[in-house]
Amino acid sequence: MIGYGFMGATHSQAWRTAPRVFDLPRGVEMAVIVGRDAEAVEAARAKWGWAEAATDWREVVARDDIDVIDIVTPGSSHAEIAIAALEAGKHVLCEKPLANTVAEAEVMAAAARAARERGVRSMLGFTYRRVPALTHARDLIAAGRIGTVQQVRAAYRQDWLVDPKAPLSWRLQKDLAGSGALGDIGGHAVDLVQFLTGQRVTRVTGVLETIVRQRPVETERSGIAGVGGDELGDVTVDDLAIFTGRLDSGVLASFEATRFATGRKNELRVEVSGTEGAIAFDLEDLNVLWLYDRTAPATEQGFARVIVTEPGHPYLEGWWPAGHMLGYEHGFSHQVKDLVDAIAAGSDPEPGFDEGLHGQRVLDAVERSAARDAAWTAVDDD
Ligand code: 4PW
Repeated sequence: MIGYGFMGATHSQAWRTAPRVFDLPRGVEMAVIVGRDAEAVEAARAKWGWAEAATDWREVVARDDIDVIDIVTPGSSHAEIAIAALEAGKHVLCEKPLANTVAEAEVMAAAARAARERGVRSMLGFTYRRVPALTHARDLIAAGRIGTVQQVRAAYRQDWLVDPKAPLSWRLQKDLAGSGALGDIGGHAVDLVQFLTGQRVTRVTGVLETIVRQRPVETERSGIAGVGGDELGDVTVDDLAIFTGRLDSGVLASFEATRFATGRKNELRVEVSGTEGAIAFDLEDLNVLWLYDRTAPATEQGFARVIVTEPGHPYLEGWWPAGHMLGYEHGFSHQVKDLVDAIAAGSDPEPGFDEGLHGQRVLDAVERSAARDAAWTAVDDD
């Protein structure tokens, strides 16, 4: 694993847990964790149970005893690490968004295609696809349970930047993060809409806003927000992104991504409305899927609260007896399960880097639209 921040913690827990919960076709050995600060990475190693700590990712990528490279660094280093790992014949799991620019994402996707010819797999970490309620929602929509999709609404809303003293962490710096709320959490909303509907966003119109333009320079990394000092620095990304997208079928989807939704801690709401019904979901209540059946008698209409903890629901087979809840971290274990299953089966895990490239192009189109007063802008897929 390259990196050891917030995502390093979630992925470490998943690598440790997945083989103990699911019958994986291959064993998992947590070999090496890599970071530039020797003391800090050693502390992460000891805490999360990796066998070794190292400071040079290039040396680790070259090692014969490593099969998988898991990239949990900020987006600015994804391309270099992923390409080196794929060329060295290592399967790659890369955190989202795929890269910071379309140009980087194109090179990464090309490297993944070439590696695939040699049986090397690559996967992008859009973990919310693997929240059981959302996987179940995708299955219900694909089975025609809500009829033909006619409208989609997706909003990812947090509030950790409402405090103007919240520091200038890497997520607020364009050279490290690529974009702000747009890529960090709007990217999840785009991915989920595409995952749930099985359609791609083809055109967008969008507005971006930076609400607090200067913040205390970060003196210590901690959680998402970090700790700041007295010196101020410029915020170089968006705080808020509001955009619309046209899907393949012509259906319109609305998107909102913000870290300024006061009181909303990690609200990812998605609603897909169809001719025969609808589904609705909120990450703040992630064991629940709301399902509306328009064909029910008029006297029984209304969204039903489906509790996604039962036998037969996706991924539930490995966990607790029926009725017992899962949380934020479980999606990461499901991601490890699906990656290891795909590696053993010689199939492509999803989403792959080509899907990541498309996602990057959607983000880029939103930025280009915002620069032209929210003009409709095509997503430049080849
Ligand atoms: O990917 C997103 C992050 O960068 C997350 O899923 C939530 O928002 C948690 O951290 C940030």
